[in-house]
Amino acid sequence: VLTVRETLEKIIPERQALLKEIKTQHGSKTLGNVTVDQVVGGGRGIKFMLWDPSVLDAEEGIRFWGRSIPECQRDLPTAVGGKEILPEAMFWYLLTGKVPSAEETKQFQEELVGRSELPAHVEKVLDALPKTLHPMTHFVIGVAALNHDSKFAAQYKAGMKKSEYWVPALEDSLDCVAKSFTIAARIYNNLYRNGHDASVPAIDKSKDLSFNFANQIGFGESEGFVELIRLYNSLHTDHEGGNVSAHTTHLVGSALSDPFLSYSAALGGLAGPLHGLANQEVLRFILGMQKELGDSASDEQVVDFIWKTLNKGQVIPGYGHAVLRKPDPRFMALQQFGVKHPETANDPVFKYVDQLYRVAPGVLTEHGKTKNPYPNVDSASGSLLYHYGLKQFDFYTVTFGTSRAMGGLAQLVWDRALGLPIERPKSLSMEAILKAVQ
Ligand code: NMX
Ligand code: MLT
Repeated sequence: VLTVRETLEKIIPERQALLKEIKTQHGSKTLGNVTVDQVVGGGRGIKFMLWDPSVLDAEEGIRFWGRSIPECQRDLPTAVGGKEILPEAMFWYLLTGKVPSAEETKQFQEELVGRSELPAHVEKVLDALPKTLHPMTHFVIGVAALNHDSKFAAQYKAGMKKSEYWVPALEDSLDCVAKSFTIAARIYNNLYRNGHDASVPAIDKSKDLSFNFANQIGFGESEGFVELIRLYNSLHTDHEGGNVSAHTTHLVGSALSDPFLSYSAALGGLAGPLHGLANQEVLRFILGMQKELGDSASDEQVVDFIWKTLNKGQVIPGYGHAVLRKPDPRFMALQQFGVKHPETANDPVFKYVDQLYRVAPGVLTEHGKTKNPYPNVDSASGSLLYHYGLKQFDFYTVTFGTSRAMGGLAQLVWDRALGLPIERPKSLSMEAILKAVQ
């Protein structure tokens, strides 16, 4: 069985040749014009970046190396005895574009879990942070501190050749993904339990990253929770390159900052309420509604509650998207998970997710502002975590962060393998825009 590095060694020359052909045959062709609205409107729709592991279609949603979510659920290996995609299998797939065999998945899982212990200085840094600091800030700091042992930074300093960059970039990326799960567990224990004391089990090297994360935070015996964490971590990995966290990984990495610094910067973006923090905001919204309306409000009451929120000038978290114009297939996959498990299907908070899905698109359409009145991934994820007992919703974006590392860093390895340059697009002042259009 080949390792992921050996597999990439075989694939990289083919992809390098393809990029060379694209540049020589098509380099001067145009992919569209840029309007002033796009420049002042967050770059929406500008085709700007090379990103291989996934492509997002506004109507259909995400495809990973050409496969839709149901196709990934059909084709990618699960944990032994599990039914959900194993994140390790998804990570291999994102890195290589090839579906791993059961043996490759087992070997890769062992390799990742083998890398998941934290250096002592990172444990000390995390344990010293105030409990009042948001868990995402803990995460940013923990991942940045891993840079201490970066192989990429050390080998760059020692004078490595450009053609070798991808090898230590891969090494650091595997470390970053594996250690992110352990950092996430430590943050949870530090903020909501008694810290990383003797009751926290050691990492079980025979099990997967999701099990170990769940086990270290006290949920290892809940098969439903462990499976949810596997699905959650597989679904949130990648959403093409333009979203804030993926783009940040790519941008910071383009300066040849190592994978830890690149992904730590990305986590800062994921912590914004319009991006990954929306999953905690959804729970806050639903619990507010439950407090005011009880467990089984009528559709009319829910509609009124949504209008009250909109009339205060606030967004409905979990709804809308910069690219999607249909319900997010990641939302659908999580919703199906909730429906097929009897314990979650009857949970009042999960039922509100379902009810909002029925009524919120109509209200948002009537409100007339958002271009996409449908739910995004954040709409359902928190209610499922909440059901299984992970009630501290300011932690939810941390679980998004363990997952997004796999997509952002898969492309970062390719950025170095393909020798992509520093990112440096052009900006314009208002005067320069006026001059350009007159
Ligand atoms: N509720 C109320 N208003 C909304 C919503 C919403 N859910 N979504 C968009 N709008 C408003 C938006 O604020 C803007 O108003 P204004 O013109 O006053 O600035 C207007 O509709 C047009 O926005 P769009 O072009 O539809 O959306 P845009 O591409 O700018 O932003 C989001 C996309 C996702 C940031 C936006 O839909 C939003 O704020 N949603 C709520 C937060 C959320 O769920 N974020 C999670 C995204 C997924 N993720 O995990 O990252
Ligand atoms: C994501 O997963 O990154 C979000 O859906 C936001 C986006 O794609 O812009």
